[in-house]
Amino acid sequence: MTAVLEPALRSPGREVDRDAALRRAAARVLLSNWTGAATVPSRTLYPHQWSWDSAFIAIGLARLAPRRAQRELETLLGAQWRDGRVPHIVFNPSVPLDAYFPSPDFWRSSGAGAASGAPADIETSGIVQPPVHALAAWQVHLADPAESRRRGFLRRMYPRLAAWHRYLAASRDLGGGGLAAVVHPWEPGLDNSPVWDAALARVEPAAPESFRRADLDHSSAADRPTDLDYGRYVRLAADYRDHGYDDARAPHAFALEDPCFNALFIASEHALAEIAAAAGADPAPHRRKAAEATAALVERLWDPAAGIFLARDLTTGEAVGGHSVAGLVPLIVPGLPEAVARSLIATAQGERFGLGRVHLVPSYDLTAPEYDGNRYWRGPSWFNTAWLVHRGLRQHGAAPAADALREQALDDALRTGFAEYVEPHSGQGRGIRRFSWTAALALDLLHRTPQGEPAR
Ligand code: 2M8
Repeated sequence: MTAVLEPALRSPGREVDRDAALRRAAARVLLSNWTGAATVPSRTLYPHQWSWDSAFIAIGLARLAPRRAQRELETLLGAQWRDGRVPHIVFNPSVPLDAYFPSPDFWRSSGAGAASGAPADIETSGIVQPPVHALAAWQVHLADPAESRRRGFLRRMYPRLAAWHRYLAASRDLGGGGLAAVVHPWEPGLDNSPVWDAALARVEPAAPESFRRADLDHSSAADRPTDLDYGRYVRLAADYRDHGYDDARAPHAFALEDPCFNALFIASEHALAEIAAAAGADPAPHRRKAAEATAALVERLWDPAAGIFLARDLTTGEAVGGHSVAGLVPLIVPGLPEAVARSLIATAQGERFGLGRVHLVPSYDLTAPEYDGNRYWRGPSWFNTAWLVHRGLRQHGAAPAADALREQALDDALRTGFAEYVEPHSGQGRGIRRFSWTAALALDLLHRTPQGEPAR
């Protein structure tokens, strides 16, 4: 295991050099992944626009080029469906069909999704990703309020963001308890997390010869989901498409309430209240919704004995999945009961996540048999979840732990050439390099307030 230095032991000169090098290198990554209207997560593995990637990218871009950060979110929300959903991928028509699977001719959004309000002139996927967008829009506004006001950024964003949240609250509350359900493992963003294993095992996989994976052209098979996972992903997406992406009609063989997805919804609902007030709308309904969803999150997903939030499988009604980083993310929820926050921090610092003793925050329980330190979301540490946990630690008064995590994220981002994820014990970069949200979130973490404090 590589030693993790306490911030106090670091030499200030070294930090200044590192920070300047990091800023330059991160800006280069974001510039080379910029298409003119949005940023691809990676030129090779992910050559289109992804929903929650763009939100994280906008948060970092705001520190570099606030106008471009606004554009990033405007492009994404420009592909919003009339029912309010923000699709998880917005396809770039100039990229060849075989560059990414599943491609637009698989999703067929403008045809199959027409009755659900898919745009006629832009091809997208039909599923969604975690709603980080209002949080991102508010951060982008705060980075340069004068430019934001001049361009009417929040006034234009507010109705779209509010419609997005209404879609999740109305069409995705499949459990009827006030939380949004995910209906595909790509929706929570932690695609092949062991949390989905039991629910996915009930899904009949699509025949392997019915599709061709493009991801293995760019990344090692040992770092990626398996072929069997892909067979099931394809089946679930095809079933949703064949029911017109209509939540009321679709069978939803996979439906779970995920703590990370819902925590991001709540944090974004708080941001939406700020945006509403700034845009001349009423913030009260958003504050009310945030409070209700916080109560539902604690009531339905908090497991006091496990000291973490657990996903709930709506098919069986059971809590599933054990200790995933998704269960720590509710630390970002403002107004989380203090006892819950303390317990979450203790879990993060315990043997399952090893906070401060391994690199960043492992995506899954280090002590579990399902843990695999190289394979995507089954163990490796990612920079977006580290950024979220960092924010949660600061919010709940754990500044030393937050500072140590921040320093490590900055070191790891630069050392690995902005890897997609890292092996938690060795810190070795895995997946692809020059990954956009790694670069963007490093830029955000580098930012200091005029008083020299790390930004919140
Ligand atoms: C990964 O997911 C995509 C499917 O959406 C894939 O594996 O092809 C996940 O890490 C997801 O969280 C991320 O948004 C996406 C693009 O970076 O890649």
